[in-house]
Amino acid sequence: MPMTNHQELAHVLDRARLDAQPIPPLTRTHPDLTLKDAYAIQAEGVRLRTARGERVIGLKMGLTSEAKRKQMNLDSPVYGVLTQQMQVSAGGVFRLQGFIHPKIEPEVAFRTSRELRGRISREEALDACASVFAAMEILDSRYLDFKYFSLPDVVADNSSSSMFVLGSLERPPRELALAKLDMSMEVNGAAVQSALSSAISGDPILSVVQLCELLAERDEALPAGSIVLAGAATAAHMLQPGDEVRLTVEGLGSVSVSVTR
Ligand code: OOG
Ligand code: MG
Repeated sequence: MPMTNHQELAHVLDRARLDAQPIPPLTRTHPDLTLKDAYAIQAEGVRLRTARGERVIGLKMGLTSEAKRKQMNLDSPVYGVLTQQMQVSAGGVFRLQGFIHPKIEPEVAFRTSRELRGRISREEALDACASVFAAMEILDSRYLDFKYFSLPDVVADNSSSSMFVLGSLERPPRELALAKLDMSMEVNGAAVQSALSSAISGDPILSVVQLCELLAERDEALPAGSIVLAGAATAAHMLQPGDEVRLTVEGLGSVSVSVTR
């Protein structure tokens, strides 16, 4: 697919997001859309946002847990791009207005302190990650039916990324048993989703390893100072006005967000 088509489809998704008007999956009209096209469309979409002043601060991995792959009926990990404008401050407010059908999910996030490129080991990933945080991602697919799309559809749509919130406690990842952390997400005081952190890629640091491999396929590196969302440990939860959502991750404290109309 030529670059002009990538730009055109990026514009269509961008409008859907800005107007909060969902569209049919791109593969309806472009059944031959490849994963390579999809990442090119995603990159064009990010260019539209940075041209309006947004600043890229990291990447999100998605579909790194069995629970999510099952919920979305898709079978391999994907990535998307995070901008500073997508961040909600810890304990902050998320307004539903302007979004389509947002859902929230429990994650952990890393901050890198050096560039990572290509095939790296778990130890190299740990060495390069200065800190780990509790985090929640707010997804919002720009497609009419959140559930039924193909991998190229979701990748073109920035892997459904919408907003995210990071906990205020940062710890060096080597201080924790990263794959054995209890994670529990509550809405209005009631537990809605819980899992062990091993649900994320077997060990959340392996999401960073996988991300570097995916980036290498596009000749890209993970810049120093990036935030990396490792992917959800459980299925996502649909947000309602009035929801007070809190994630607690063993050793990483709690992070919360209040949902309003
Ligand atoms: C795709 C994005 C999945 C995760 O953490 O697994 C994701 C989707 O569910 O629409 O962000
Ligand atoms: Mg996610």
